[in-house]
Amino acid sequence: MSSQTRLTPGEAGGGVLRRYADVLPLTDATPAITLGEGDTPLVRSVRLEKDTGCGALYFKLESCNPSGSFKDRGMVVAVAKAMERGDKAVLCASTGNTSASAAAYAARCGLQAYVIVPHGRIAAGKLAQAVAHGACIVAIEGGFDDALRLAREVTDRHPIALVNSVNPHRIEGQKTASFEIVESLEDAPDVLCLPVGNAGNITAYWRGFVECYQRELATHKPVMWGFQAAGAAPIVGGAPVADPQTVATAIRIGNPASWTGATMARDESGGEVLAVTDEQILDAYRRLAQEEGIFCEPASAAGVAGLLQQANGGAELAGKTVVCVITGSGLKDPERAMEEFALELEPVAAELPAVEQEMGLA
Ligand code: AN7
Repeated sequence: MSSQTRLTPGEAGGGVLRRYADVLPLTDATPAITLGEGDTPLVRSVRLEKDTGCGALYFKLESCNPSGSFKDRGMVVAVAKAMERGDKAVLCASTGNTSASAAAYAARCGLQAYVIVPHGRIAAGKLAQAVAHGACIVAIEGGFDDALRLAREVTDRHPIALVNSVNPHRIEGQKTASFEIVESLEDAPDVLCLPVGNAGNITAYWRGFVECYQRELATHKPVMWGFQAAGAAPIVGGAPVADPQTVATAIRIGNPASWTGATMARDESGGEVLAVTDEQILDAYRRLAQEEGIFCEPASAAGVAGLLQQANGGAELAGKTVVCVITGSGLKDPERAMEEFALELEPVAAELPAVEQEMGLA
């Protein structure tokens, strides 16, 4: 790989539009907005690498994006293009992270954000973000799939930009994560693992890796392993799921918009889209927190749960470089953490003996 063909990294914190201008659909009229998205850490595993038998295992910490999830990479492009067209408002359906991201960029850019969310099914932190950024929030008595249908209907009737991943600019922005991974590893990984909900992200990563290969930034393309929650696994089952269920609320989606993108990524890469149970997801969630120091939300743990499942099932991982995408922060869903780690605090006296006893040091 020649060094001339590699992208020149932009200034730190310069954002996705600046850093990846030459691979994004930008014009002179596209405003160069940013909240400092992208440029996220790729950290090597300290424990799970050995347990899975991978040659090298890395975590791409998309939780480090400004709104705490990978959505910011695509949202910055979608919002910039909406502004370029003169739109004054954006709308998305969301299981939480898309709404948090849309609300943040809209606030920054002086646009009105509208979000349609499934009532009672979005994590507290995500709702707090949308509220804090001043979005107009519509909670519906239905799931994400209903919310997305309604978002399409509203944007057909009103001059509001739809910023779900059915908006092609979202996919373009999200593909930049593949470029970063290739830059960090100086080639593509052998395997990429990630959770699949509406399937925009697996579509975007695959496009990014294909483009890296075409630009000769990478000598090969990775095998794509996508993982759905067992109770919300339409792509695995080959049919929409009417009432999807999973503890990983971010991926509680029964009829993914980018279904075809996901199956293309799977088939062209020689990969798989498989299911993991809630139990496996929560086990990976705990292990990431306690053995790797990575606090992610349950949906993000699905990719790691899937890798563990593949390793236990005898997948050949020796010598392979594997990247798991940590799509969102654990801080998004504090209630899940409290439940999972069974925290019940009993206050003790504010005196040394009581503190030492509580610490098991007495
Ligand atoms: C943490 O916010 O669909 O397969 O509305 O929040 O691209 O949908 C979120 C999805 C994985 C799945 N991890 O990505 C939304 C939404 C986290 C997520 C996914 C989501 P896609």
